[in-house]
Amino acid sequence: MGDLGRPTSFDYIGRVSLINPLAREISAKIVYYGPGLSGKTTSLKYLYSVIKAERRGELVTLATEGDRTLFFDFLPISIERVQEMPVRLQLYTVPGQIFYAATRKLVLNGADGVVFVADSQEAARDNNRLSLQDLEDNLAEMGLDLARFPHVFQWNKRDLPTAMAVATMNAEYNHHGAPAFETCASKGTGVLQALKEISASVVRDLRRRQQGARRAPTGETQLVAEDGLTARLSAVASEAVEEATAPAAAPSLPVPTQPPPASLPARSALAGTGLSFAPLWPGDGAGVERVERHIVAREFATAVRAAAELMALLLDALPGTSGTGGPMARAALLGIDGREYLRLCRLASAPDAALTAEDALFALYLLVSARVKQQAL
Ligand SMILES: Nc1nc2c(ncn2[C@@H]2O[C@H](COP(=O)(O)OP(=O)(O)OP(=O)(O)O)[C@@H](O)[C@H]2O)c(=O)[nH]1
Ligand SMILES: [Mg+2]
Repeated sequence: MGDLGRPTSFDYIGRVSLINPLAREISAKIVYYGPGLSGKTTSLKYLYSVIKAERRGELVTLATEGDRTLFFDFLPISIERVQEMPVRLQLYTVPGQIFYAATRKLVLNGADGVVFVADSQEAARDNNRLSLQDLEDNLAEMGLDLARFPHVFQWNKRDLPTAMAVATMNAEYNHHGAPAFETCASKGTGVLQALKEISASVVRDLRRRQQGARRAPTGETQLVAEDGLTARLSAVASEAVEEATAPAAAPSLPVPTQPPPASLPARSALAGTGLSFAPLWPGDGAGVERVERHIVAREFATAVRAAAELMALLLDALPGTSGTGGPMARAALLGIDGREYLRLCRLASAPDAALTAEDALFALYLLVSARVKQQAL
């Protein structure tokens, strides 16, 4: 398989981190970066194996060829407390092989912190350097500077006899005095410590930037807001971690084949209340209105399926991602919570009788949330 993500133009989607002031919860994206075979996927697999099931979702691995990551791995986890705040993290790995440059950019997009996994072996010296340079270049394209960007290092494969001295690695790669950990990802040594440290750095960084936003004069506040950092209220309380039941293959939503049934009420059941999400789709609000009407008519299964179809269309039309991964990958790149997307997939293929009002409202919420994110592109 070739490079899955080779968009001709790269759009910086904006950082997806948010502090939810109601839940007082932080949600952030952390990317495991580094050269091919350095141990990024192994690190995520280890985390998956040791984090309690109720605190993590499924490990989603998007396309691999043997051991090699071709698109990315994804693991959502929640941590009870980092500096007194509950934290939800979306962990991603990039494909390290040099020719997946465009894919790395897409995955890095919106990151709040990086764990750079370097291969300690002498033979990997140049690859580590090139990968670090690649990271710095990609951050620079996003207007970010590694010196001020939360990052930690894993000096991985410390178990191998050909490992370089730690002092050498620090001198060659750790130019900004970031925390560094000696790790052996295949045994798990040091991997949790590195995650803990990057989580703490990300929280500190978010707080610092949010305080900056609060204090800054209007112009600067605006800049920070465009960076996606101002607190945003989550429209619906986020779902619990036990939601995650990802199928092994990348899930997808059904693409619409049927026109809407003719039996629908002629006008929005919400008409008169003035409450509809249709204006979010200027000129084409009929789709979401259909979902709303089905909910009001208590046709919850039809509402869920209509919302899932609209979501599939929305993801399909995402700019700059043609030929990039599947819908799961696009959803992740848009900044949709992986667990929530998987829940919608699951609902869309559930039997009608199993679907409740809550499911339909959730489907509507996720669709609207995706639309808002899409409009922010
Ligand atoms: N000896 C040793 N082997 C390791 C360690 N960490 C990972 N490996 C092995 O190195 C190989 C590559 O690991 P991956 O985690 O797949 O590497 P990756 O960084 O995801 O590679 P790409 O997906 O190509 O970017 C696997 O065979 C792992 O078992 C380690 O600490 N020590
Ligand atoms: Mg990998």
